Amino acid sequence: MRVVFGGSLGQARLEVGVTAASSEPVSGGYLLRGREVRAFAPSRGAQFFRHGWQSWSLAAWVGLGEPPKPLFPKERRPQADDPFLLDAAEWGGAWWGSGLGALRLADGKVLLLGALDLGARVLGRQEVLLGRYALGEGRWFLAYGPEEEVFSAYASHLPRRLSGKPLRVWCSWYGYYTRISEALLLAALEEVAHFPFEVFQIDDGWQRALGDWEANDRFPRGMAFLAERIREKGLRAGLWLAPFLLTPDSPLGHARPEWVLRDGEGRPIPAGFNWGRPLYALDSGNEEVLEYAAGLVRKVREWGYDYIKLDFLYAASLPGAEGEGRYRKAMERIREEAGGAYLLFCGAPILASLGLADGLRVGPDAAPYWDNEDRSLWLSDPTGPGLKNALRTTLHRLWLRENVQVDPDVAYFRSCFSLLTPEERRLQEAMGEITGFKATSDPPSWLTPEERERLLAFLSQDQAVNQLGPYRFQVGEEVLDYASLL
Ligand code: 9PG
Repeated sequence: MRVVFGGSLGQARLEVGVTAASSEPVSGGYLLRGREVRAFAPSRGAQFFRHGWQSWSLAAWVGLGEPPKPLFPKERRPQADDPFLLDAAEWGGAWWGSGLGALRLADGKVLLLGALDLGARVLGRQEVLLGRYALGEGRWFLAYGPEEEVFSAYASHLPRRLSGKPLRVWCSWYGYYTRISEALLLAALEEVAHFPFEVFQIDDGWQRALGDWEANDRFPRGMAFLAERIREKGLRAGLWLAPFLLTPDSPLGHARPEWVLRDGEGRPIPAGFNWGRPLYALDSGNEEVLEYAAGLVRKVREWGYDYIKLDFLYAASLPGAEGEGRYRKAMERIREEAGGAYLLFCGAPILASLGLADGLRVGPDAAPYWDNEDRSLWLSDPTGPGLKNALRTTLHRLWLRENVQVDPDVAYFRSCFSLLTPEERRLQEAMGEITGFKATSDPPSWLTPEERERLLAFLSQDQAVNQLGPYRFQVGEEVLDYASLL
């Protein structure tokens, strides 16, 4: 069958051949149904919009002339993508994305095919977009037009949860890494409290082990004590959790071997590699695991935390898009348990998190350097920590602002412990203005007087933001052009 775009009021008319079980017009495009659908472009596209599966995966326009490159060896697979996509890339040689895909056609306009249900992947070739649901029938949205319009039309058909203005967050991770302690955080809190932050968020490093979510010996008075000190300063207390993740040495995996997600032969399914160790996932289809995860959220709320950063969430969806229904059920349970607490989802399957997360990390980690070329050049991996990767993927997910608070990760104000130039810092700071999500990990005592002024201005004034093009923004008096980094 064929669907027709435009043709009225002098608009360009475009006919697109479609194979699907059915198609009907909806606002901004067409609704298609089917397990597998195809949209045939009338001209060859040179670029494909590749949408990564989870927060850290690459979202960007890629050249269809350059095939995707395999990343790491299998046993060191990064967790940054849908494992199926990585394998498919190796043998198929074609670009795939998660949930949606788009072609930029010869006229510069965009043909977008996006899933409206969970568990979908979209393959791009020069003249066709092919969408396929991993497990069964589903709905699709097809649109053609200027880039910003088609993405916005797609977003309008996806779940939303927008809960007021984003919070201003101090997060321990990009200053202290895992080397946090009660004494160190109390000292940081004293400094942070002089600035207009709303949340003091304790990141990775407080727990005994993955799966053992009690304070370790560096927190002698426990986590409820710290939450109380944070609240006394008029701040909301935030805490990091990775509820579905284990390492091989996690006591929980030994106590509850049946909770570990395993393949047909009983081997734990690889869930990535971090902290120098392989990662395992908890089986989110197991009712006891869900009770454990909900219990964790209940416990930290009782300790006094009402901003919870839930990390490595893709683990609840493994082995990939197939697990998104299971993931969604698990996160609905957690959402219910969390009540009014703010939930920041990180390392999370993007589309399957909409409507449940208050905030969603939409890119890799913003490390205090521009790019790790060892990783990006030699290993062809665009997902490692660094501002370049973080900004690239965040820029390609800004259209999700209509559905969820998008977290571009922290901005840097410090010149110590950093390789960032002032211009690079400015690009990330402005991304905080563009998204409204303002966070940093800089302890104020690391800052020069000028840097402290800049942090104060960032937190206390919201600059007017005007989008001038897909990658050009006016932020306050300044025009920022992100195109050069793409
Ligand atoms: C704590 C950190 C911080 C950070 C999160 C997450 O191996 N990886 O691909 C990988 C990516 C991100 C990452 C860790 C590992 O960082 O994004 O903000 O909370 O965990 O450990």
